[in-house]
Amino acid sequence: MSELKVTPMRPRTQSEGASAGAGVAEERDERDRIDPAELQDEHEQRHQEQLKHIEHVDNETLLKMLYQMVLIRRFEEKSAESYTLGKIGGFCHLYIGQEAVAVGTLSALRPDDYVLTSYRDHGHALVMGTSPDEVMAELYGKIGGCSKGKGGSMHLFDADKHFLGGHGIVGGQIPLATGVAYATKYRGTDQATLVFFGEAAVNQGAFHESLNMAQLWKLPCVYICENNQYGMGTSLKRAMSISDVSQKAVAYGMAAEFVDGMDVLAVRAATERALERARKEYLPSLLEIRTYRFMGHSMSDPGHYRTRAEIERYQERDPIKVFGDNLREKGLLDDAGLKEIEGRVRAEVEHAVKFADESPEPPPEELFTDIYANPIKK
Ligand SMILES: Cc1ncc(C[n+]2csc(CCOP(=O)(O)OP(=O)(O)O)c2C)c(N)n1
Ligand SMILES: [Mg+2]
Repeated sequence: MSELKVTPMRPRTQSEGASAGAGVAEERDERDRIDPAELQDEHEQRHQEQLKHIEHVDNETLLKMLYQMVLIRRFEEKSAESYTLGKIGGFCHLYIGQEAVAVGTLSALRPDDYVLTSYRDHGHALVMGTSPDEVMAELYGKIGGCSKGKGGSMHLFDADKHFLGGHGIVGGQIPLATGVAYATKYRGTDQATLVFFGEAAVNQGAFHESLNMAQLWKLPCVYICENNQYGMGTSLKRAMSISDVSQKAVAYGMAAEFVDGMDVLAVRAATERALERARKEYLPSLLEIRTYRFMGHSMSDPGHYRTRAEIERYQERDPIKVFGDNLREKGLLDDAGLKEIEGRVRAEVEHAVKFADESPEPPPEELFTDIYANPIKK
């Protein structure tokens, strides 16, 4: 059995480290009391950790990661604007604040690995290489979209890039990914499958059945819980008896890590370790990546369930700003470099909006294509 490795975002007190049973509620309350001095120490500790990680990644990759995070942020700001203008209909869940998770994890992948995620999928699709034009056109419901305008924001899909959705049913992608990992092992490849889901999916049976099966059958699947601490308007602490998601792996003898989701390089390093387990030993892993969404659950969420102070506390650790500042400190980025990145991103996003605006609506015949069972074709 692989070693269970849990790296806390904040150093845990002894009581926080306990697993279950009496006293768990008090432990959660304890965790809520934030001492400004302790917070400052934590910022400094994280700062130093990211500086250390920077040394182990080449400059080109570091700047590409920053570019991708800025692209997701600006793309989504534009999506929010288009949604407000009525150009995007239906549900639209933004990823702003969580960019380090998609960019850090996916930067460690090979192009032949597979990825599945939930409805909060714009960032994953962009990093997997679906063009911003195709993602924006999909949000607009246009034929030029990666799902021909028939999936919308929640159902981005790009099989050529090995991006298998975009899933609207909470947790639905977890057993699917387990099956994909089974298939790659059956074929004898060393491909890995990464599946992303929110912490609210973890209370579902499908999550537990998948983890059990993956460990028992030794499947090369990396289960990534993007713990943004809320399922719609419900705080994790009100919905889960043990709120350390990484500890759920203990029940299945699976390796797990608790990762700081505001540090793109910590995320990348944890993913590399999980991928090595998947490729070399066919072993699954659970990564709990603790993050925070800066926006509402979806575009229609007024967000009354959390305080401004709480949001601001996390915004101080904005993963893009922190990473950019650290790259500057290491002499890898300056004002001109940042301006150049922002300029390229702006041009890509503007092009995407123009492309989506000009792309036609899907014609009615499209209703009968790309469906699993087609009763029309004999
Ligand atoms: C099976 C199922 N139950 C309920 C819903 C309604 N629903 C949509 S999103 C959501 C919350 C999910 O939260 P989480 O898994 O933490 O992901 P996040 O939105 O925070 O990324 C719920 C309950 C659904 N889509 N599917
Ligand atoms: Mg959540």
